[in-house]
Amino acid sequence: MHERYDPQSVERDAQGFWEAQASFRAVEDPSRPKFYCLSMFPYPSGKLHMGHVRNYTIGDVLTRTHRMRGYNVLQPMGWDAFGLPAENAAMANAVPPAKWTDDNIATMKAQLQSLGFAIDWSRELATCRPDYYRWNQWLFTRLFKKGIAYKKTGVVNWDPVDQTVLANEQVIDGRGWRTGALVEKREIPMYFLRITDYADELLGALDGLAGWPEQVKLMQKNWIGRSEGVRLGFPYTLEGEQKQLWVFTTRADTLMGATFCAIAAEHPIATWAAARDLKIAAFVDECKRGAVNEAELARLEKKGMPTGLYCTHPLSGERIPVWVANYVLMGYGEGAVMAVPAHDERDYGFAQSYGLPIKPVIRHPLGDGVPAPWKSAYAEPGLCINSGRYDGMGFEAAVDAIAADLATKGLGEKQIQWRLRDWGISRQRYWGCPIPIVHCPDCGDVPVPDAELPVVLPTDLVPDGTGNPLAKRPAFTETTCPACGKPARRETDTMDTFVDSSWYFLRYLDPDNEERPFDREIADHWMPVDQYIGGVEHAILHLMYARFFVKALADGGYLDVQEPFTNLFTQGMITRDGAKMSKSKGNVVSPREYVERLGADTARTYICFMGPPERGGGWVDEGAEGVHRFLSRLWRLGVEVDERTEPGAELPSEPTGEVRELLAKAHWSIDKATRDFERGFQFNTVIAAVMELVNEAYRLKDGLFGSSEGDAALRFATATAASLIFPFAPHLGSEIWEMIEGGRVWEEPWPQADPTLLSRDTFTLVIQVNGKVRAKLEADSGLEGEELLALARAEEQVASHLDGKKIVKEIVVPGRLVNIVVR
Ligand code: ANZ
Ligand code: ZN
Repeated sequence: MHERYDPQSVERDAQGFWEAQASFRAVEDPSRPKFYCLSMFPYPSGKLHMGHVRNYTIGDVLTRTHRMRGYNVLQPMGWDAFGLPAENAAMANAVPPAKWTDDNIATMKAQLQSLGFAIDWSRELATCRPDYYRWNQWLFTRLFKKGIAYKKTGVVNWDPVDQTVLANEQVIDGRGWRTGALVEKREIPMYFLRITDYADELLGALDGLAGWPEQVKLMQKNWIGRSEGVRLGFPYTLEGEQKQLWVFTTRADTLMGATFCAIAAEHPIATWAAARDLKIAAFVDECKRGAVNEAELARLEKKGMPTGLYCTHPLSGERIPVWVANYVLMGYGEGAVMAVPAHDERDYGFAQSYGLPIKPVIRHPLGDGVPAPWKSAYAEPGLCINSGRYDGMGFEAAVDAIAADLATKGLGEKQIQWRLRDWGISRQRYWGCPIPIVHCPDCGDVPVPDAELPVVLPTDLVPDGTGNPLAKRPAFTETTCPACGKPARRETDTMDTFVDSSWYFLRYLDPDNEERPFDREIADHWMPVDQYIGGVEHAILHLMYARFFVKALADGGYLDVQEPFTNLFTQGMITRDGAKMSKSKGNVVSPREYVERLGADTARTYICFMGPPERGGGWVDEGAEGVHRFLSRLWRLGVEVDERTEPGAELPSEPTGEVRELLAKAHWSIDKATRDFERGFQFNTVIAAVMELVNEAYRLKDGLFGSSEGDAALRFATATAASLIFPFAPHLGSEIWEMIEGGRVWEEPWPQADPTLLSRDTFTLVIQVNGKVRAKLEADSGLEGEELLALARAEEQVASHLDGKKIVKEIVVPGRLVNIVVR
């Protein structure tokens, strides 16, 4: 046996064994509860970073603990392998994206494997391979036939340098995020997915997702953006014709305070006005080039011009001027607003700039006068004033009465608006999944029939920055119409890579199926994912799209579940010296270096020891060294106990003295680990408990070696430490277990604490809110800051005093009390 801890050889041996035995192969087994543990699959950038290591270690710890607790666990892995970086790298190095991607997958796979994750690699997939994207195309044609996928022209942000459409998020201050070029607006035909049909369901189901972080649900809710309001019309006459300018408002109660209307630059009235006036035309052009997203619009200086058109107030009959304004979005509501400067911040700023009237119609708590400039708009709901028959009404009564009066004139009705837009999936890019459509001069857009799928993406192209190289390859574009057989042109747009990642978790379940994307019965067995783990940067788009896909698939009869992910865990960022690890800061710790020097087990254990994983973790080099010393100590303990004791030594039924002390510590650590795992992600405290156990074994071992009871206690304590550390340091844990107990620790049940040996030290925790005692409870002596706070907050009498309040300070005196200060 190796005296010295040599992680390289321990890890090589263990990994070789797992691979030979296919230890992590998952097979459906109705006799055990299933646990589908999914980590967001990586983009194959070529290098694993510590964020990946943390993400996948969290998943692996859960995978291994659940398996020991009797679950049939599935942990798959794959590659989100289409996308822009491959094209950029291809341009820089003149290598086809396919080659670059394949090479990166190979290196990253080796790196992942060196970390010893319990992954079922037989299910590995890469979204850039035809055996995967074929099913993207298959699903697209199904959605197309159902009308969920459809074509329309859309105004897009066009980056003239990259020759591509940019997402709103990719436009920064009117320039392309990558090229810095001034972004143009263009109208092009694109394919969309009708996610808006699911807006209601996507919103409503959020409440049922008890295993999701509140913050993520809130982000989704805001993104869907349901607004209740009134659509109402301002009549006007144009060239002899009676028309209405429609607006959407959430504040119909302020209608009597509307002093002008404002329309977007793309609104038909603006187009009409621009055709008659060069100055308006110039302004409209300027607006169209300007900001594209709401966040930017909010920052913009409010600018506008009168169109010369007047409309009539639908209730008072007053003459109301119509202005073009840069703060009105064409894509929301009616592309027009009724402006109520007294009660809307933006309208107020605009009215101030252009000297438009400000008429208060909601009682201000400080008086009814026109707000002074420094006071700004009063945007809270309140009682109506200066509003004729609506005076004295509150928000709801006024909205109801005004909506009813408008309805009798045919000038309004209540309406619900959604912020969510249909999902444009067309990308004018090469390195993506080809959209399976053929354009026929006679038949129009014809979906490619199943028998002709996949539409294979050529893998030898190298983009040169002048647009999509697919469009320049006749062998790809020239085809015949599947419907009539005449010459036709193949679509050259590829799909947004978010399509690839919207259902990959289903393909893992049945990766070799050549008839269908996945078998329904198999999918119904494993779905939903029990635990999803990933970065919070995917809180909105990826998770929304995946939820939408699952709902659409369920509607199509392909799947039973309505929601893909029961529990979601979003990990915090890893920092070093107080800053995010990034190349530009030069503070990146490469996992490879650590694995090569200290071993995968140290890297994994340290990353879990850094702190609760939902928070950011500060990487400290000495911390990793410390964990390495601990694992080395445990290793030497294992070797010594193995050499100096005999298997089969019996534990005493009534242990006493030092034997009892050590056994008590072992059972205490089992109990603590079990409870911490049950609470979720308290990994650091589990590791700390094993450290305590190992210290105790070192302290007592010289007095214990030699007696059969002492030997048995040492063997038990060492095996316990091995099995508890196993989820974090699986190579070392399983090797020590094998030395002492023989066999495979991952096939063993989770250890059980013996209550008779469990002398748990407890104390009475006093919980105060604002210094007043609200509760008392018995708590474990070992508990510290965050743990005690969590216990305190969970107490009902405490929670009721926190409800609706803001926590300003939390004071913890371990072993005594918690005081929460609220406002
Ligand atoms: C009059 C009014 C009075 C408004 C008031 C607000 C306060 P949400 O909650 O996001 O749905 N609005 C409507 N369409 C718009 C567009 N295309 N571009 C910019 N702004 C638009 O917001 C609805 C409110 O945003 C609407 O209610 C409208 O202004 C504005 F005291 O109408 B409101
Ligand atoms: Zn045809």
